[in-house]
Amino acid sequence: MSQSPQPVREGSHNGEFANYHPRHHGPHAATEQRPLPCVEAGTLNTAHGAVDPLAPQQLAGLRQREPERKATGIGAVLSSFHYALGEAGVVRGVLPLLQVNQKDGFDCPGCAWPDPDGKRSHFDFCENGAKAVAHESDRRRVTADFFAKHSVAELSQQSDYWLEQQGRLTEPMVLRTGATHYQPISWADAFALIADELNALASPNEASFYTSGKATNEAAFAYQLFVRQFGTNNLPDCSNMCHEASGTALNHVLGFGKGTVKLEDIARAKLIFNVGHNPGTNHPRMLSVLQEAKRNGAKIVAVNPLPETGLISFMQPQEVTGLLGHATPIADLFLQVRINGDVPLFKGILKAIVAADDAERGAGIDWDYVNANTAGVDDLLADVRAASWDEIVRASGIEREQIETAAAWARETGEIICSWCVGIAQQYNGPGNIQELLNLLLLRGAMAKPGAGACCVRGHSNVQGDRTMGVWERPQPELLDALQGAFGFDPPREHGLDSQKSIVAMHEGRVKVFISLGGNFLLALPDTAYAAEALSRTRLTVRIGTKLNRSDLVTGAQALILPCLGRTEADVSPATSSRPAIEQFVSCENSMGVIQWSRGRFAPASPQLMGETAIVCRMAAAVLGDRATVDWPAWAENYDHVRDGIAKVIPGCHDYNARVRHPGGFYLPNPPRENVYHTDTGKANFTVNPIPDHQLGPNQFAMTTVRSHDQYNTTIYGLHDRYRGLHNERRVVMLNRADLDEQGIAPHQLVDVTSHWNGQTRTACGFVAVEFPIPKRCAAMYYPEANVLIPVGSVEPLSNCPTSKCTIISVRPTT
Ligand SMILES: Nc1nc2c(c(=O)[nH]1)N[C@H]1C(S)=C(S)[C@@H](COP(=O)(O)OP(=O)(O)OC[C@H]3O[C@@H](n4cnc5c(=O)[nH]c(N)nc54)[C@H](O)[C@@H]3O)O[C@H]1N2
Ligand SMILES: Nc1nc2c(c(=O)[nH]1)N[C@H]1C(S)=C(S)[C@@H](COP(=O)(O)OP(=O)(O)OC[C@H]3O[C@@H](n4cnc5c(=O)[nH]c(N)nc54)[C@H](O)[C@@H]3O)O[C@H]1N2
Ligand SMILES: [Mo]
Repeated sequence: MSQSPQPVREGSHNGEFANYHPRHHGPHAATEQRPLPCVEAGTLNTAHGAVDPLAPQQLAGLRQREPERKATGIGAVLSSFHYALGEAGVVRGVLPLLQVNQKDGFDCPGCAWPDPDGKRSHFDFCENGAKAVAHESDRRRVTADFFAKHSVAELSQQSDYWLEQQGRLTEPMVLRTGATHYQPISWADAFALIADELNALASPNEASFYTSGKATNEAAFAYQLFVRQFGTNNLPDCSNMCHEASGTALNHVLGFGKGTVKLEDIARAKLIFNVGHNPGTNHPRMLSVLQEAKRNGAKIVAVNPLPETGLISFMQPQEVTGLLGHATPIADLFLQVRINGDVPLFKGILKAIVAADDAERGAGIDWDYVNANTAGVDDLLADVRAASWDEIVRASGIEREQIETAAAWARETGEIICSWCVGIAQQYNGPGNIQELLNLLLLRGAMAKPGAGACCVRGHSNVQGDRTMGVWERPQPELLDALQGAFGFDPPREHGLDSQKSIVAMHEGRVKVFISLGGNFLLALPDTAYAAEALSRTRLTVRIGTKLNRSDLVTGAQALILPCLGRTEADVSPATSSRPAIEQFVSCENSMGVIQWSRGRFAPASPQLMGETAIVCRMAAAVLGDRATVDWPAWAENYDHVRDGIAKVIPGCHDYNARVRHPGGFYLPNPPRENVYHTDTGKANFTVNPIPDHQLGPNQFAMTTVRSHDQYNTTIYGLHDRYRGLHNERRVVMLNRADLDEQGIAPHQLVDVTSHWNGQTRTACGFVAVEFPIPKRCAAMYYPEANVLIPVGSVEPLSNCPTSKCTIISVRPTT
């Protein structure tokens, strides 16, 4: 770590897919299974015994094969059915699949990719959506007996995979101060405990209320209203660790924090950039529309340090040819950037466009659009003219010729879409990355017209809706005014804590009660050991969830598990003497701003489960008591009341109850689509984004974290990453062959990985080094296993998003 920093400057490694030959030749031998001597996070002594904040460090035994070259097709169909049948049993497995994303069914709990507006096929789901549904339809149950049998300390010795495999949570459980085991508690007593703890705090700001992006609009709206009536804006959410940088960039440039395209735009675009995402694994249904775009003549450029399978070619499982195995090549050009090489790459594309325009006005820039609708073009032009090609090529890792090819394609059309996900958002210049893509769109006038625009691919199935509903620690004054007007209370105006600031506040003793609406806060956050310590210092942690996870084992002095219904399950308010039973439904917003209802049909996993919205409303009633200005018990019984509240407060949601019942739902307003920009200048803003300074010492690598094909965030479905050819092991570090040789590390050798930040080091022991076709001086590891290496303070300054996609590491053989 002490050596002087030097820039990354190894030779280029890119190539079009036609020329792409990975260096793997046949499968490598399997590694052995063994427990590991070193425990990086250390055992944590808590009020409930010594717990292990990380999955136990066991190696399962890696088997490495050729990466698969085609995404989806027959393998995926079989794999999802295999999972559905294995996990849920025939009836519960297959029947729910037939209802996914149907207009009268439930919203897929997988990703936020939209459904087609028109006719839907009964098979409009993907392998990973099917796994998410099957995971929820699990027939196994975690009962009070289970908790009586296993202490918290004992459970913490099990892997994350094992914990979620125990099945659905069935009744509320409490972990009392000093107790070693969770015990059953009634719903009423659980809410009373929360009320006592929250109302005993010196200030409402001593509590923090997390939301994971699966929460529905009704649950999210009720939650933020409750939290603000309680008196704080401490509303951290998973977006803080996910797309926060995208919102920051989009708000600054377009005055609107979301993407601007519809599904039909992608089908008719002429040029699509897929930057920093892995659609084959994380939003597989996007592949169908990319295939359609290709058939309509679009060119596709993939920008990624990894040759992700879905970016190469694709077989449509819903078509006969797909089942038989004819693949559509997806990418026309694969730009294998260095990790965080995206700003220099796009600056190069802009530079080539501007040079063409300088030679012949109009040959590069859409001056009609730029003059009428944008601000700041002169600064952008000066910046890209001054940029040096040498630096662009060195910092991006891409040859000038390839950059010029992409620029030439961009000059041929204004029907351009840039799509991205967290590969470029979770960077220490995340907003800059996204702004550079937006510069390209604006310069080419690729905005406010069909077949063009920004496609910000969201993650969790309702993460965008949660923000629309007001879950944000930095609320706009307009939202607070509307809440005040509609509900007659004084909402707090001071900004609250996001996820990263909440964990620091818990560590420092400033936050004493932590409540999570879904998710797995401990493992989703960076710096797992620090996060575990922080959580264990609180007085009370509460998690509303469907399955057991590690956040239930590393808790405050007291902890509650509140089990909720899944999206596939019927949520019925039983009949009372004054009214019949009410069959409830909820609603969600997808990546493209469509709000739709979602109604589960299946019998709940346990009669004691409650819908998330009802849990939130009952908690609010118990905590707020006489202070409530809302009839919370009535809201809990009938979500129409919640929707009436949404209609009063949230822009674009008037007549919510009526419009959400319309088949196919409705689109929220999207001003940039209408060429309207609510920015400081009233126009779309160009930005100048410096090339990030890559300072790697000798023997250091830029490490990114990725999801495997067999996980949903912290939920591990299995140990296989089929498309990347890595089987039966997640504790791996992927490195280029030349780098392995230089470090004297053999493929499949056991290594310890150390991260370096601000003079601090963190070490994770016992990972398997694998040879992978990744650029030199770059490395990839799986999230969440690698989170122990990511420093809690390593965040992008504007959005405060953790830099999960770029951590400086070194690797040495395990001794
Ligand atoms: N099956 C499944 N679906 C999911 C999820 C899941 O876990 N499983 N998670 C959901 C969630 S919450 C989200 S946010 C999305 C995440 O969707 P993705 O963004 O696709 O998720 P990651 O696996 O983190 O992949 C990041 C991608 O960016 C690339 N990358 C890394 N660093 C860089 C870089 O510096 N530059 C560029 N250009 N690329 C880079 C990686 O190689 C990888 O392909 O998926 C959602 N959908
Ligand atoms: N290093 C690194 N860290 C990352 C990332 C990364 O790429 N790299 N990605 C970040 C991103 S993009 C995100 S979005 C976060 C994800 O962070 P979270 O959203 O907090 O985590 P998840 O793993 O999605 O949460 C899984 C848990 O949700 C619960 N659950 C499932 N379904 C339901 C439901 O219907 N209701 C309720 N109440 N609970 C349910 C289950 O108990 C399950 O264990 O992680 C972030 N952390
Ligand atoms: Mo995410």
